[in-house]
Amino acid sequence: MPSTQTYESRSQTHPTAAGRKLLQIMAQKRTNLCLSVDHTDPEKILALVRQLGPKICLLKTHIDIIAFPPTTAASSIKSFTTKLQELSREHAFMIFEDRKFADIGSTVQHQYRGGVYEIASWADITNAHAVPGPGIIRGLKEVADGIGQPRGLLLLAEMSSKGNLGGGEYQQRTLAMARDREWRGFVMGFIAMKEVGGGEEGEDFIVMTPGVGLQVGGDGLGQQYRTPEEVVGRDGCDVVIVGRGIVGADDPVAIAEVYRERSWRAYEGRVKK
Ligand code: 5FU
Repeated sequence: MPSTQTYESRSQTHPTAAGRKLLQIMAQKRTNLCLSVDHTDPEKILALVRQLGPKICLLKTHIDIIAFPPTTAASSIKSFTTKLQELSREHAFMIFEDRKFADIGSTVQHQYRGGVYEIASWADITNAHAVPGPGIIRGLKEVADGIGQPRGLLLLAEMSSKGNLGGGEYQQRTLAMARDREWRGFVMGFIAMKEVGGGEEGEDFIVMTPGVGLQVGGDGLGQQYRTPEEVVGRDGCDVVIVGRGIVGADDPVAIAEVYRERSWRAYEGRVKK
């Protein structure tokens, strides 16, 4: 089962190139922390990423919440994403655009490859809802295959928010979709609240989990927080996604280190069992 194997050993055998690279970074940097840099000012984002780059394995963006200067939007988006890529090389982390694609295959191809954001050109990882059926994965994979760099997809098996419709049978059907051999080298894992799959030979899905805080709680808009110990130690998730807990803190570097350390210790405890 993936949950008791080390990230290092999984980095040798993971079926996706993006997954192997991510697991290798996690093992080398001793971090399973993903920063969700949910800020709307591009300069503030870059400043935060420069500070926090050494502590994270993955940077999660919402490119469409960023307020780029309107007159030069396209060029400023390009220069911003180029800077993010430079920082990702400098500090060894990957980039995950949390786009949550949810349309038919043909439309998501345009959304992934084109528009003003050109997500496929700079994001190593993105995600999609399974609700449209397998055509969404096929569409995204065709774009990814044309990029010439490792590209990975996460499917949303469930969400962290109260009352979400994921989990249960929806999650089982999403897992069945992910298992199709056609995209074995592309679907690298899930957004989920606990370990998913792992029951089939050679299967290893990386589970990334938002809704993580230093204490259990919520945000008044449906978000539900669990601790790193619950998420990684008890429930077998791999990557902890933290937004406001770090971005909104007075000292983001100090708090990020607390998240990194607690999430890493929870992982070490889990693999030693
Ligand atoms: F898929 C999901 C989900 O189920 N819950 C989430 O919270 C994604 N998210 C994202 O993780 C959400 O859009 C935010 O970008 C981030 C969590 O931010 P927080 O500030 O740590 O609550």
